[in-house]
Amino acid sequence: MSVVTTQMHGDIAVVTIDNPPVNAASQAVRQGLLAALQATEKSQPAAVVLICSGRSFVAGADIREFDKPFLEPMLPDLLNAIEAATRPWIAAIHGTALGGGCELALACSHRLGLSTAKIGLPEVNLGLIPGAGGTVRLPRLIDPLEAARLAVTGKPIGAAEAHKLGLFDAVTEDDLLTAALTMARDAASQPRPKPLLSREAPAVAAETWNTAIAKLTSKARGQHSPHEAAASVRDALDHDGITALGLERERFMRLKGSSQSAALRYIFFAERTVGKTPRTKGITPRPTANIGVVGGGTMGAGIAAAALLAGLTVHMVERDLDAANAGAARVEGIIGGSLKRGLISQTRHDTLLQNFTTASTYASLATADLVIEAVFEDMDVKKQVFAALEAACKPEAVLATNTSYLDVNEIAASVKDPSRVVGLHFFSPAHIMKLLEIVVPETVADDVLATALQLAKSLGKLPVLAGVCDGFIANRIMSSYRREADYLLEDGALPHEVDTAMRDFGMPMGIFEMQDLAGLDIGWAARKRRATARPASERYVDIPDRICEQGNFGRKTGRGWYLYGEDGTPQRNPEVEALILAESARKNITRQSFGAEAIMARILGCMQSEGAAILTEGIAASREDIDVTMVNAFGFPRWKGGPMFLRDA
Ligand code: 3H9
Repeated sequence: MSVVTTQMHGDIAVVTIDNPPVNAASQAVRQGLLAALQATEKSQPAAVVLICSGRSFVAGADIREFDKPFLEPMLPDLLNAIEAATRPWIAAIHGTALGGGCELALACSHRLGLSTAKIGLPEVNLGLIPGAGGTVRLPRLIDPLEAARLAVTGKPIGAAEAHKLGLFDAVTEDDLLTAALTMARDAASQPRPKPLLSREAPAVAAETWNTAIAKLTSKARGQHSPHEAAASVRDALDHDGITALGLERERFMRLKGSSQSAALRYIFFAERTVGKTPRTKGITPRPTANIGVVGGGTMGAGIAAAALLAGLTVHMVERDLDAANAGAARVEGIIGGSLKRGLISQTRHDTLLQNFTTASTYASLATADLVIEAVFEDMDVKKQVFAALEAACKPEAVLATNTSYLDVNEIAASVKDPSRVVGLHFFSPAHIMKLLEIVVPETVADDVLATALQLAKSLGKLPVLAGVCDGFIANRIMSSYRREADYLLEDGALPHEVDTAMRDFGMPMGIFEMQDLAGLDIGWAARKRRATARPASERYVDIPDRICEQGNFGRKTGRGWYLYGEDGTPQRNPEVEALILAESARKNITRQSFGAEAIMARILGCMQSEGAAILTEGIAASREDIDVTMVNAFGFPRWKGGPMFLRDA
């Protein structure tokens, strides 16, 4: 059956796109639309309604076609033809009208949105700009600065806002087709609105424009597409529609061939591939409505809040009443924060807190479907918690550990039924960070794995499956490049040089700033724990230990790798720099000077060789698992795809 069909509803032609899952404007869709346009131009219905089946209006061009030469009919030509149609075309929008879908709606003479619909130009997230008139038609329809906001940030807007801006002519809560047919009949009896392409673009003063664009692009860092999107909207204001369309197309085609777009498209699909395993195909997960969390510290509270915000019931257990109250206060603080920021209503806030209990005994976990422990990182402590859970929980309850380094196989082996144990490694703050490492012990049951994946889905997390090893994927790679950064210090670099090189590369923070922020004491404790197991032959850098021995733990003590003044701005720390020089001298290392490129070559090389080892050992199943982890755990620049993508590129 064709992906585009036309049916008459009285004197209105209804053109329906049916191309699951998201009605992407593939070649078949473009061909079908062109045929429908030609047919309706011939049959001359009173008007045409363009609507989509399934979950969404057209969510964009088909990204899978971008690696091959484009096939006729081209989207821009098709949209020009739709805009030039003699009959009114009404875009009836539900779900998401994104990218090429938004552009298709702009080529129609009228736009009607379901109240839950979203519309936007997210092409920048793929390293692109709109390539079928989005940056040309939109600023001719709505305030050009608002058009620039949509194109530069890539963030879609809801139906109410789209209506307020004039992007939707109307919004309906009723049956979309019925409302669209009514709109089509009205449109048929009214004069046609002037096609957007032939409208004059409004003038925007250079100063107003520059200020607004500087703000919109301030978060783009090394990514080119937001700047290009802004330049394309500016072109559209400075030229007539047809000329601007040509300029937009040129820019789009150039960006489509860029390394940033290739990387962003790779990571788009990688994020949708990870967390899938043949092991769970056809397996029914166990229930996850009723969650237990052991530990009410920062991590436990974040996990509890994430589960509450996802609509789950949460029972938190702490070692005594004071700790339970403190944990509850942390959770309430997070949920209260969501209320303050307008993310949830007062009623929702109150309901969420009604779904939350705290206790100082494990008895409250008797009904829990799945329990996540987030207690101190110590094997003996973890084993005690698991023994208590085994005694308190129902036998089919899944028992999960949030450990970030410890051996999950050993934790699993400590209970009678190790098949119920899995690792759920959240990243802090757990209610915000999307990544969830699902650590797969040797003994885990398939349906327990399926349950972990189901929980990730209900929490809105991005799950990556990792095998058991010290640090799994994320922390193992991070430990390895942190060690390399320490070597760089002894070999000749200074902390601010390493951090600047990392930031210039596109990381949100350098490794030393990051450690100061997290607290140097955490790593120090871990190093002390592992001291006896460390091979004598291993190169060991004592500098971080020396800093900690002086009670300097980073930001929280005002001194660490850097010094922090009243305003919290990091300043170079002369004592640390002197210590670094002294350590190089003590080890007879001749210090050399490193440029940013040489620093990054060592850090990136280290990420890549650790990543390769992780793949060889089967800790990660694919390079996508590693790249998605690095992008989402540590802010590896998305527009570079990830360390393994860069290696292969
Ligand atoms: C563009 O339009 C350029 C034009 O300006 C100019 C052209 C000349 N193509 O995310 P989900 C697949 S650029 C192909 O899990 P959700 C996706 O891979 C495009 N496939 O669902 C997945 O496949 P699978 C501008 C696509 O409900 C499945 O659909 N548009 C596309 O969480 C479900 O996706 C965008 O950038 C696509 N365009 O979210 C929008 N989109 O099941 C990109 C999705 O095999 N898409 N798939 O794993 C999205 O943001 C989200 O997918 C969306 C749905 C919000 C639509």
